[in-house]
Amino acid sequence: MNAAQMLVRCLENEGVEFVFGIPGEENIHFVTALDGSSIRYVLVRHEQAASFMAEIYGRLTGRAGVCSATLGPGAINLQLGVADATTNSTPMIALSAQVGRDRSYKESHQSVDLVSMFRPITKWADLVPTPEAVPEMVRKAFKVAQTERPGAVYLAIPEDVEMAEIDGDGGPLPVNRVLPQQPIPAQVTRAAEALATARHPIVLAGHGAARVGAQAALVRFAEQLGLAVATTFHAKGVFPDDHPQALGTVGFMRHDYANFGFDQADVIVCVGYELQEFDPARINPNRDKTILHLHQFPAEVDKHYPVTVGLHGDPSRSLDALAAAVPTRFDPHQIDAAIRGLAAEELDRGRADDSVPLIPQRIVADIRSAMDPSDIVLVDTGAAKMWMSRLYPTYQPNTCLVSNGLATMAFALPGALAAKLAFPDRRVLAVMGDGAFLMNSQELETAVREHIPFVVLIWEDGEYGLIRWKMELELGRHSHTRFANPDFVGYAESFGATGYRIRAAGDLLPTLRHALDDDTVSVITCPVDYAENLRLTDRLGALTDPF
Ligand SMILES: Cc1ncc(C[n+]2csc(CCOP(=O)(O)OP(=O)(O)O)c2C)c(N)n1
Repeated sequence: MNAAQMLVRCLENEGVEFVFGIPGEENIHFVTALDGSSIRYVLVRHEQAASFMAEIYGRLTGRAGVCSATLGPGAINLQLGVADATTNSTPMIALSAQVGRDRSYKESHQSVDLVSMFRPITKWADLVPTPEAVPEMVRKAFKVAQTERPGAVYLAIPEDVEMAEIDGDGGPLPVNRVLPQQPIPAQVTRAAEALATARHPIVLAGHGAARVGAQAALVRFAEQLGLAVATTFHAKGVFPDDHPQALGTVGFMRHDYANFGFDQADVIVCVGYELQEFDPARINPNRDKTILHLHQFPAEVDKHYPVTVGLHGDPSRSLDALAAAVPTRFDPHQIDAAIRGLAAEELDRGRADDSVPLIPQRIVADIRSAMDPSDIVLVDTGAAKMWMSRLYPTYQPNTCLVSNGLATMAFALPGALAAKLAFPDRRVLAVMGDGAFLMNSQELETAVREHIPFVVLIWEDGEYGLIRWKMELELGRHSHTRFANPDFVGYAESFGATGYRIRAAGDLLPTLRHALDDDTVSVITCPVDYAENLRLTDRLGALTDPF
């Protein structure tokens, strides 16, 4: 057996179902060794897309997704998804070839120091030095990637190592998983004391809570103590938005409705919140809140996030332990109901608005009507992310995915393909701006060829809309943001996908429903009226005492 064959056996041993990638001259042994294995190789059209596919598979399943590329340029193309996975605390393994040891010490064709390039954007990056190292290094890669706090791991396999025969009788190592931990009782007691004397506590649920499935514990905790719960963008759905104590999301660039709940609070119970998700100054501008930090690991230091007590362990166990130690039930705050009313009102107004181009609130409302609670929407980075994150009611964790660590553009289309592979029974929608769509639209070919149905909804404005919004807000004018688009319907059809153009507001919902039920790849382009962007920030800016 050679190292490439051993690598495939080790990936099978880890339960890997898919490898996303493009082969190169230096990893042909690995790619051909996948033939006859239980792993499906998904051939893509850009390594960046392969990295996003691996990331989203990892985010949805908790098991590291795997992408693969050749050395040099192929490996470098993987870097955006790798960095995205690490900053989004998502398990992922990136594999690439590397030049052989017979030329790695000198200037040679396509040779760059890949391990050094990957080190700052991974939890672990290394070169496989011998064929015999494969079982230990693969086991370690998965263990490091999947253990809290998850992230990406990179392994480089030199071309001569890949084809070398293995000495000895080593095989894949048994998989062991790190078990959830109970918080320390003394921490629970201190946190309970801080909470019991609070006047108006509030809960913030972050990505770390969604990742470990803390939804049921959050609902128990909130109901027992009578607390309102807001989530970060990344954690949307971990507290169901149709629950009467749900406050919606925080993380928008301006003081949004849920922020008023934090203004009133004296204690914030942060569950799985990671500071990369948004600046804690948004919820603790005056640095006067008491912060209880419930997570698997200690919090990052930030002057706006002064942790009074940290409960380190599995967030569900910490929530249950804390609820058991606090006998108090807090009275509902009337401001919380008002906050919920404002978001619902905005969405209702959108639902009834028939103007063309469509206002963002109308598009959000129609997406919600078209999607079942467990269907998955991936929202790309741009103005659409702001609208969807603020307003899209989400009922289950990991059913509305944004990138909020690196906040990269162009992950949603390849990500939708991976989401459909991970959950074939759910319907999948990628929501994207026209800028982001053209950054990875080549993967329509992959999806059509591999028969992976999903829908892309383009919010078309002929512009990098979020950047225009920011320029207008901060500079009072904009420049260098407009571009021209191809005919997206004809473009989609040239790939063998189905294309739709929305011409009237009333067309969007039936078109979405039809496309989501169709067993094919569909692209819907919908004109959007981003004049609403400034209207929103002006309205929120004026909202100083809405209650
Ligand atoms: C890869 C990448 N490049 C640039 C940016 C900066 N950026 C964030 S949003 C945005 C504009 C997005 O435009 P579009 O996809 O058309 O969506 P819109 O804002 O118009 O809805 C840009 C350029 C980024 N986040 N990621």
